[in-house]
Amino acid sequence: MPSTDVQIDEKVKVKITEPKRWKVILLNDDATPMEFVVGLLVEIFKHNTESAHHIMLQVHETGSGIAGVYSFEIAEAKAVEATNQARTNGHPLQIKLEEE
Ligand code: TYC
Repeated sequence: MPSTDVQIDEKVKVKITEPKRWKVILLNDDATPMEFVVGLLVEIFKHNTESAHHIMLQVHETGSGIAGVYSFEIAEAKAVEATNQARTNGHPLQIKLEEE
């Protein structure tokens, strides 16, 4: 019987990269109340009142601001939750996701 042993000489190169991070960006509008935006930043994005107020004012004054940076799934879930709360309360708040 001939030998059937086979020797495999191969190198497997595994490249591990960090998962991408996504910015949740709040956009300014004229109608969403300031205190409502502060509330979202505290409840959903886990800021304290001071940093929530700071971010809200940055959005109000410059047109946009970063609520937080997360993995895509978390960023999307927080953006959907914040948008739902805004719509439920009749506010036009717009939120976008941007790769970091
Ligand atoms: N510009 C709004 C106002 O004057 C406040 C506001 C802040 C709205 C941040 C949206 O993402 C926003 N009531």
